[in-house]
Amino acid sequence: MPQTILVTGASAGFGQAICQSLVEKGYRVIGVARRFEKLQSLKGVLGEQFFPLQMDVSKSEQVDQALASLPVEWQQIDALVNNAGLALGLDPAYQADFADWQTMIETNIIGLTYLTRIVLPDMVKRNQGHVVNIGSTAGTIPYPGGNVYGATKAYVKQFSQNLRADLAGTRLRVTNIEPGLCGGTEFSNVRFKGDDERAAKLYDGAGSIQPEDIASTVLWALEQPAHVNISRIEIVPVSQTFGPQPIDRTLWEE
Ligand code: NDP
Ligand code: 8X3
Repeated sequence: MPQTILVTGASAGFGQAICQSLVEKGYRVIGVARRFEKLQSLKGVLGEQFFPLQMDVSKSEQVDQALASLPVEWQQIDALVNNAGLALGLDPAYQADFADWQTMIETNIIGLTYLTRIVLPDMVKRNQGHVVNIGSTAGTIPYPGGNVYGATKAYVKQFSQNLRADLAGTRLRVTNIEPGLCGGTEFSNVRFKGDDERAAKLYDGAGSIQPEDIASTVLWALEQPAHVNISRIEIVPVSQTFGPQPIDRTLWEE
């Protein structure tokens, strides 16, 4: 029987591309998101190997109810791809909207953590399973306005590593994939709250990576031999490199 993989954030961007490449490879995929109509359209494309499951990952009751509603033949989850997430705003910490911070924490941290906690016991019982988290370079590299978003991704990175520590002695695997600038998704449209022109500008001339690059990376990590754990992968466009740390030489001028 083909393996069943639950992918969160399946209605757009990375999640949609991940579902597509997994189904093409013969996996059965449970696609999770809040916008059910988007999941249904995806089912129209992907067919019977795709099961659309509506939930808001930040609401534990919805997660419980949705998982409990799965038909019995879809209940064994062999891999979990924690991809649902978002950034809201790019304002400095002293101006940012606290409600945006809460939403990011509830989705990127609480949602990911709750789903992981729910699926792990059965994986441990079967001594088989893989949790793939979608982190970000923002979890390692600070930038102005990245305040809480970057902090949520730093959590994802450390949680992934701590999971490995707890799963010692089992055959379970944990991977954190950490992309940089990736175009072709709704990420920046969401971050800039519908200012699509500002969102589009971010990718101008950047040769940014694409959702398919993330999908092929997820697939590669999943398809490594059972004894191999890919712990962390950072994936960025060639155009995205490092610069010197800024030093403000005017700060102490008389
Ligand atoms: P998109 O905005 O295109 O997709 C986000 C997905 O998450 C959507 O399917 C959305 O579905 C879902 N989602 C958001 N909130 C919830 C929620 N509360 N419950 C369930 N589903 C939710 O973004 P990307 O594909 O670009 O991003 C995917 C992941 O990759 C995120 O975790 C993001 O932080 C990360 N990332 C993105 C990068 C980029 O440059 N694009 C780079 C590095 C990391 P719906 O609205 O229907 O619920
Ligand atoms: C998304 C990449 O640099 O916009 O995680 O934070 S970035």
